[in-house]
Amino acid sequence: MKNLVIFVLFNIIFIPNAMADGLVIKDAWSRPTAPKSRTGAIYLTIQNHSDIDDRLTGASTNVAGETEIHQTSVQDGVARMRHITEIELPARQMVLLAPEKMHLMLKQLMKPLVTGQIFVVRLQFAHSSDIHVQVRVTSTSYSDNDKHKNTVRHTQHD
Ligand SMILES: [Cu+2]
Repeated sequence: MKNLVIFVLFNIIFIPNAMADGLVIKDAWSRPTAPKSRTGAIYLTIQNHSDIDDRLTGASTNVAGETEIHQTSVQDGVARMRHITEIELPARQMVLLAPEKMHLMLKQLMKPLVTGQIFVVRLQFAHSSDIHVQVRVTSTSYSDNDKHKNTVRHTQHD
């Protein structure tokens, strides 16, 4: 029985990604921003297919003056976000940057982000070389689209 469990786990972990190596970034998206807003957020999924732990240490785009890594936490029912210096990317694991978890905070936006727009974010890591990823501006996340769920409601800032 123990051998069977190990066999099943081995397949779940290794078979779907057997061909992949290194870091893979998926489903990068941003919400459209209000006309006067100077801030936005990028969400994405990072899969570390290698046997080496890595860390996301920074990001930059040409749509915003500054891009920071932020962690959201809920304290006494109020969501707060704080600037963190890096995100751990353990070997053979997936890390999700998603609403109410972590995000890449765009500060000093040059122009509002509009639905359908695509821009590039450059991600920097402790070990891997930089990765350039296309970010799609959409009012629903990829997973929301997949599951046909309703859009997550978020508070208006203005
Ligand atoms: Cu933030």
